Amino acid sequence: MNLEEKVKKAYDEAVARYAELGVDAAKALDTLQQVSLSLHCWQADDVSGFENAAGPLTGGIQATGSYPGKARSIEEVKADIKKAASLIPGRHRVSIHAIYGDFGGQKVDRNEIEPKHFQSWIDWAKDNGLKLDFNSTSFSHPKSGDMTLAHRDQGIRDFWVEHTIRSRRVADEMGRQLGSKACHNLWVHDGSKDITVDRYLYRKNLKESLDKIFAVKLPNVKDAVESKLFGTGLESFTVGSHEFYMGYAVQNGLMATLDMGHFHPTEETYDKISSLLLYMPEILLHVSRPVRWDSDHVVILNDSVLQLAQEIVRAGALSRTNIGLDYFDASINRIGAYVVGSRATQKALLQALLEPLELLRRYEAEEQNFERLALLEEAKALPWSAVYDYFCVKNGTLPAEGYIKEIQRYEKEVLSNRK
Ligand code: RNT
Ligand code: ZN
Repeated sequence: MNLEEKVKKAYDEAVARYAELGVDAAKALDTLQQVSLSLHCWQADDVSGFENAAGPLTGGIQATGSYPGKARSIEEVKADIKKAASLIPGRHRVSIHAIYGDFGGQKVDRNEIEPKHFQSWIDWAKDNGLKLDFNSTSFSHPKSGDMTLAHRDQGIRDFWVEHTIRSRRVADEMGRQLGSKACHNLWVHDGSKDITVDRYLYRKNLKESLDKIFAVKLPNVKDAVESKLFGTGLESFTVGSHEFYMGYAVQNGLMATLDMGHFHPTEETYDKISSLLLYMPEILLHVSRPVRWDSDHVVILNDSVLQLAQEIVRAGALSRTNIGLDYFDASINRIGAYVVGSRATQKALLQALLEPLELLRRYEAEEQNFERLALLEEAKALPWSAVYDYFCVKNGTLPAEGYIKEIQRYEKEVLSNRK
C-alpha cells in the first residue's frame, strides 16, 4: 500500500468510528476546507520590515533568537510564505504590516504610504490565489516612543492618525482588487513603564484619534482594534486595554482582536468569544502561544488553542471569526514555524468540528454531567489525526511529519544561501 492508500484506509475507518457518535467526518472536512487562516508576514523576518533605514524593533514586542535564513527582502518573504503555504492544506490569506511596503529603496515615511506601495503584494496574492489583510505599524519609528495615537502632543497624534487612515485605504484597495474584504488590524503599543497619573487623558486622546481614523467607512475593509495587557518596558499602563477597545468596538460596530498573549496568564481567550459576538459583528483572532509572558512562541496544539477552536465551533461562529496567526520566533527555521503553527490551528479546528456535539448537548440539557464529562474525555482520543492526514492528501500536501524533510530541503537549497 502506498502512503495515499494507507491514509485513505485510516480515514475510512475514522469516518465509520465518528459515524457511531453521530458525527459526519466528511462534512467536517468540507467545513475545514472553507476556513482560511491569515498567515502573518512578519514571522519570515522577525518583524523587521523593509523601510529604507529601518531601525530596531520597538513598541514593547520582541523577537528572540538568531536562527540563520531570515528573509532579507520582500521577494524572500514572498518565497518563504509560498513555501510554507504549499505545506499547509487549504486556501489562505496573508497579513501584511505597513512596514512591508514595496518602497523601491525610497524613504517613504509612515504618513506617506499609499496603495501603490502594496501593489506588488496584491499582484503576488492574485497570482497565487491568496487574499490579503493589513495592519498599520506604529512601532519601530522615531516618532513612536512610548505613545503614538494617545500622545500628549497633537502633532505626534496627527502623524499617526494620518498613517492609520492611509493604512485603512491600503486595506480597502487590497480588498477591492482581490474581491475579499481585508481585515485591517489596529494595534498601538501606547503605554508607560511606571505609574501613570493621567490615564483618563491618554485614553481620551486615543479615543479622539480613533474617531478621526474611523470617520470614513471603507467598503472593502473589516476594521479591528487589538487590546493588550502590557508590553516589555511598558509594564504599568496600556492605553488600549481590553475594556477600552471592547467599549470602542461595540460603540462603533468594529471587531475586537483577541490575541492569545494579551491577557492575564490564567485568563483563557476562548471564553470571551460568546460574549463579544453578542455585541459585535465579527471578531479577529491572533492565535499565539504566550510562555509565561506575551512571548509569541510558535503556536502548538495545546489546550488553549483547542478550547478556542471548540468555542468557535460550538458557538456556530466560524463565519464571524477571522483567524490570524501572530507569533515571531527567530530561534528556529522560520518556514517551519509557519507550518507548525498553521497546522496546529487547523488540527484544533478539525477536532472541534469532529466533536460529538449533538450528543454532548443532549447530555448537558438533561443534566447528565458525568456522561458529558466522560464523552469529552473520550473525544480527545478519537481518530481525528487520520482525518487530518486525509485532508492534507486531498489538498495535495504531505500528511503528518512528511513536511519536516521538505523544510529541511528548502533550508539547504534556499535559506542556507542567505548570509
Ligand atoms: C503585539 C500585537 C501585534 C503585533 C503585530 C506585529 O503585542 O500582538 O498584533 O504582534 O502587529
Ligand atoms: Zn497580536
